[in-house]
Amino acid sequence: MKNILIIGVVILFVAAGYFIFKGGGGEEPDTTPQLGVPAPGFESVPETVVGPSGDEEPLSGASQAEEISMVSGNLFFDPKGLTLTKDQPVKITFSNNGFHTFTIDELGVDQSLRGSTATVEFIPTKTGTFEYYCTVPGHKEGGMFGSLTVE
Ligand SMILES: [Cu+2]
Repeated sequence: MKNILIIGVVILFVAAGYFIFKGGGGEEPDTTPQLGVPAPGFESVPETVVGPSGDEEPLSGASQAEEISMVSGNLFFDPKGLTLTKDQPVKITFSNNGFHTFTIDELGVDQSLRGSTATVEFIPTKTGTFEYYCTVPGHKEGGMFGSLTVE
């Protein structure tokens, strides 16, 4: 009779231990898939980013404006040389310091540059080599000019 009680108690402890162990063990597999979920989520984010950027490349390769970054400061343009394609619209974004102009006499371009950012858009309608410069008195003489080649 005592043996049966002892065996019963042992079975109870083993069973209790089994369920506790299984319960504890069951949470870990649940956690692992949850940790695994963000990883595919992160993977899908770059995929989404790659999509739009992949769409932009064909657009810029079409009749969209060619985008160029330049710096206009005291007293310089950077770069000092540009090469553009005839009849291809161009959009130049200037990181600007001070008050200047971006002027190309032969192409009818004469835009003032104010603030920290300024944009100039035009279409180079002639081939040749042209000078771009700043019309503020003393600036061109101080070095604020460059050479544009249209091919
Ligand atoms: Cu200037």
